Amino acid sequence: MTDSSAREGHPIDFHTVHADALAEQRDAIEAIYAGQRSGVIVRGAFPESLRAPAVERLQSDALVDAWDEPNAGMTGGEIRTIGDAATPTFTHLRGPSIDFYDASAAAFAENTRRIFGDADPVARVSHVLSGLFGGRPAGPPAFDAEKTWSPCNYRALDPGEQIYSHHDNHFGLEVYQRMPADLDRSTALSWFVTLQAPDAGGELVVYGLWGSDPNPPMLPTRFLDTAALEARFHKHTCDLRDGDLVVFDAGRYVHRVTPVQGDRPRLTLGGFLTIAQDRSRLAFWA
Ligand SMILES: O=C(O)CCC(=O)C(=O)O
Ligand SMILES: [Fe+2]
Repeated sequence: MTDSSAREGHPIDFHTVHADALAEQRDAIEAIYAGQRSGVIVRGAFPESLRAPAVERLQSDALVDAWDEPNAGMTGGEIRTIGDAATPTFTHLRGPSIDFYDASAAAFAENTRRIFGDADPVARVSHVLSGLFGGRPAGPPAFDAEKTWSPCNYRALDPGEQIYSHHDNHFGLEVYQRMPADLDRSTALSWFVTLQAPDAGGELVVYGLWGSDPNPPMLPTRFLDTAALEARFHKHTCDLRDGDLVVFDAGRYVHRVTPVQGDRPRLTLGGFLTIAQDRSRLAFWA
């Protein structure tokens, strides 16, 4: 059946813009938040001068000690990370504790210096996300009086690994007690930068199923039934190249990253974002 109107669920609508023309998408994040659009891809968000040295360092012996395996033991889903995210993992099913997250966030600046040297990837992310939000301020939210949340974390999917179908609405985890109360929690958007696309596979696939929809297709293992999503639901495969940044409504839409194929790991950095209830600023974190 190729007639997409015969497919189930919510329609999926992605826009694409070049990083030099962000003004064309100055309303993108509000449109995604309002449920009028699913996502936006920013081509060339990270220039080669920022991307290429980081990719080399992330794969170097000098950084071997920095990588963690938060999903160790999860067959096929063993992502590697530098820095923790405020999400459930196979080793912390209810997400990181406040103290554990605090310690990880404290290591962010030094980890980032080891990967990017004197370059400032967070300033670049802030610029791009702000541009998709009409130029309003974008930065990590306050964690307490002195500290902020981690702006992002670093991720590697090795050949054969994938991210299984899920949606990202993690505001119920303990660590979100530290999220400023004026931020909108009606959904959370995901964003990430492709630092190194794999030879093949490793694609972000978004389905027309929302996490809030009744009776999602489930396997007896309580994982989402990806074969049913593939067969029946609206589906969009994102074309993401080196240096591209994608923002999408991961809080509502079920999505996955397909198994990486070839010899090299898929490398990304990213996190989540939301906007203030009064729409005055944007907050991003991992
Ligand atoms: O590929 C990544 O870094 C994360 C994919 C994902 O599940 C997300 O962005 O929510
Ligand atoms: Fe996700």
